[in-house]
Amino acid sequence: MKKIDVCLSPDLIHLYDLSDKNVVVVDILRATSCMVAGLANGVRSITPFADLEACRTMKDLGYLIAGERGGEKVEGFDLGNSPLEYMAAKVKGQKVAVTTTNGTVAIDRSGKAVRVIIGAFLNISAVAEYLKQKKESAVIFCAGWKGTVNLEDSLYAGALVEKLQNDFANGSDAPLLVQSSWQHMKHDLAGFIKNSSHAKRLNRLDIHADIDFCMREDEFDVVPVLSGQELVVNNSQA
Ligand code: 3SL
Repeated sequence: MKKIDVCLSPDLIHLYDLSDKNVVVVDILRATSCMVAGLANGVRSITPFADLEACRTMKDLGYLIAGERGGEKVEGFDLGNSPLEYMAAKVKGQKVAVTTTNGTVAIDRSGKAVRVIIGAFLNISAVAEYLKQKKESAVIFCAGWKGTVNLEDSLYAGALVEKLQNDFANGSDAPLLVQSSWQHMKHDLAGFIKNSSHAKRLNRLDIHADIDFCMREDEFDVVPVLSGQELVVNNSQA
C-alpha cells in the first residue's frame, strides 16, 4: 500500500527520501493559499524563489514580482502575499515570480520529489483526489515558520491525512499526530487558528480577511504542480 508521511518543518526535510514520492507543500498563511487562488483565477504561472534578489531580477523579464518579508510586501514589488491580490484583474494572464519567508523555501527544498504539488485548504479535496490517482507514496511538507512547527500547516496535514486514510498507510507517527489534532480542532478551526502564532504575527498588519479566506475549504478545484521551474495548473493529469 502507498504511504503518507508528514514533515512538520523545512529543517527536517533532509530526513525524508523524496526521490520516489509526491510532495504536497503547504503554507496556509499565506504562500500556498496565494498560489492556489492565483492559479485558479487565471494567473498563467507562478515561479517560486527562495532568494529575494533573484526574484527581483524577474521584473526585467516581464514577470509581475510578488513577495513578503515579515508578512509585509517587499519594497518595489508589484504584489505582496495576499490571496485577494492574486485574484485581482491585473494579475490574470500574467506570469508571477514570488518569494516568501517560508513557503518558497519549502518548495525549493522539495526539488528531488517525483512531483511537487501545492496544497491549501482552498483546494484540499482536489489534492486528495490527485494523490489517490497516483501510484507514488506522498509526503505533506509543512512550511512552518523559520524552521519551527506551526498550527495551521499541521492542521491542514491532519485534514489531508484524514481524506487519504483509506488509500494510504501511515509512514510514521507524524500522520497520526496531525490527524488527532485535526479531529480535535476542526469544529472550531477559525477559533484555534486565531490563537496561532502566525495569525497573531499577522494581526498587526490587519489582514483578517486574508486569514478568513485561507481557512475556506474547497473553494477551488485546481491542483498546482511544479513543471520545470514554474507552478502551473495541472491539466494533463501528468
Ligand atoms: O512565510 C511565508 O511563506 C508567508 O506565507 C508568510 S506571510 O503570511 O506572508 O507572513
